[in-house]
Amino acid sequence: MEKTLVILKPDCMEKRLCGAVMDRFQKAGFDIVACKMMRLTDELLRDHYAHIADKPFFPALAEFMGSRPVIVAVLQGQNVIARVRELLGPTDSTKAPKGTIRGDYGTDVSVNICHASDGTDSAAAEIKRFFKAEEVFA
Ligand code: IDP
Ligand code: MG
Repeated sequence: MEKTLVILKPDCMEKRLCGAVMDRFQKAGFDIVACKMMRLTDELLRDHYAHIADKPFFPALAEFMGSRPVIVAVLQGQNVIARVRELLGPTDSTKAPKGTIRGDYGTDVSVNICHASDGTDSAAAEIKRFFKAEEVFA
């Protein structure tokens, strides 16, 4: 069964939308197999966002992502990686259609409610980055 990593970002926490966002994942048929709350350190964020660490917006993104504790979870189900990305909508919340999580709740291209892994390799690497094997109840 496929697994993906999601992060309920600081704007999701601040707006008290964790239940609403998780509800969409669960109503789509996906199971929560790992979950915890943590504050993302600069070191963790440099790793997690290595693919964009050289972009001019990275310092502001890292400050936002570390601004308050977040909820990190692993979801499991058929085709969960692609399906969760579809449920989120595109990165830029202002371009995300209504009915998607980012379209309904996100603010802009940076403040966009939720992270989700974008492929099989990144999902495996991200799950390992945030959870010990015994913390994943798959
Ligand atoms: P994704 O979250 O849709 O996979 P990525 O390109 O992997 O998008 O970027 C990771 C995160 O970096 C985004 O979710 C968003 O918070 C932030 N980000 C991406 N592009 C921009 C940008 O052009 N300006 C500001 N922040 C951005
Ligand atoms: Mg990404």
